[in-house]
Amino acid sequence: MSCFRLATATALPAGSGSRALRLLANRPHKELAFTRRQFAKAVEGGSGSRKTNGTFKLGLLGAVVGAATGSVYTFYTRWTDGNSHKEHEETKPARVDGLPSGVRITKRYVNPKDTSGLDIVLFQFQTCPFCCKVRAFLDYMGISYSVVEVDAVLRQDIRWSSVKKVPMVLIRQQDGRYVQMVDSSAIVSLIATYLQDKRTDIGELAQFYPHTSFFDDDGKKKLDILNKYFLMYRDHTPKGVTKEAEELDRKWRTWADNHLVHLISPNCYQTMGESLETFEWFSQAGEWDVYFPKWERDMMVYCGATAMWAIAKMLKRRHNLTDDVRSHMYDALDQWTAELKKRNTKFMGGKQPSLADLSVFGVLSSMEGCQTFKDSLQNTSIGKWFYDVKAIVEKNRGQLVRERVEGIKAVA
Ligand SMILES: N[C@@H](CCC(=O)N[C@@H](CS)C(=O)NCC(=O)O)C(=O)O
Repeated sequence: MSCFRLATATALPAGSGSRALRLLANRPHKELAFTRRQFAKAVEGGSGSRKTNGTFKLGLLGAVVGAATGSVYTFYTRWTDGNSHKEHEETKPARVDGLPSGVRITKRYVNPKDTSGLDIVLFQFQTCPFCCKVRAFLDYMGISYSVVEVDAVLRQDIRWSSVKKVPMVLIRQQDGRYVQMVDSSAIVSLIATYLQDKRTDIGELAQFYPHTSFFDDDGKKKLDILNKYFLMYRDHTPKGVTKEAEELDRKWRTWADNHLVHLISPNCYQTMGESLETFEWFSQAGEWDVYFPKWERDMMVYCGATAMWAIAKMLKRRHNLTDDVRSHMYDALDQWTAELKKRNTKFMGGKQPSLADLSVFGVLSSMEGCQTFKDSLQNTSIGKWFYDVKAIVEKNRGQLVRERVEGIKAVA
């Protein structure tokens, strides 16, 4: 197997992988130190004041009983629960023999000029921001691909998968099997890496983007692809790629995922009326009336709009947004356009869109038919850049071929 290195062989960016890894490495020591300090403080406090009174004894007894119970519990769970407490566990992308039976390809984008040699099936919700991001990238690159439009409520088309999120892609390997890749940013990085250097089979390349488990700041176990914003280079950095350009690209791709995207739901589902309007637009953009029976379309619109209206309130709190959610969106868009202005370039990538441009564009295009987007066009200067990117993406995109194939087998 070839050996790959991260593009720009420096530390992972603060706030993403490296921070997670550092936390991982430090946590046990920190926790131990913390409990030791607490215990020492209790003992010192007691002897220092020389007040070996009842309260102190009771506290000490409590600490000892608590520590003993904790140790027994930890020992018990480790003993009964095998590996589940392992940190830094890696799960590599799965492979499947063919397109799972019952999966319905709903449309294809076919570009006769596509030289990538890739055979990609994208499982998506048409207006999911992460899916829009992947499509913006594939379209810009002029890559042909098939689409499986997944019912957002019932999700029958991804029932076969252990990961229940979209976007998800199946990409055909040299041996005819398919590698399953999830996470929009990792999908983009994987394919961008492959397009730079096609010597390695895409299935093998995908193994360099494993999910890694770690504990976040709140001690919650998380899984993420820690190098998802990194392109992997085999033996040399391609000509014209600078470290600064790569860092800039990663910074704004991360911003699109960690900031911009979180402003969409609180805005687009702000009231029940706006939520219904948004879902009607999803139905139109995703052609739900074409791909699903009427009862299923209506269920997706009404259940979806109600659920998202309720969830949006929770998301607003989680991301510390004020009631004036629009202003947060405008601020973010102003931040993006101010950076473009500062750099005095048409796109963040210079004369051509970079992965960051495509990510931000993709995320924003998910709400193109929503009131939030219309308001944003009126209240910020995002429009010029947005429609410039859109023009190139649409120009490069393959031709739309509609079809509905029931449970097709993988074809050579
Ligand atoms: N980090 C993931 C996020 C994907 C994601 O959250 N997708 C949503 C749709 S917009 C989903 O599938 N949610 C279903 C679920 O969480 O069960 C990515 O970038 O692809």
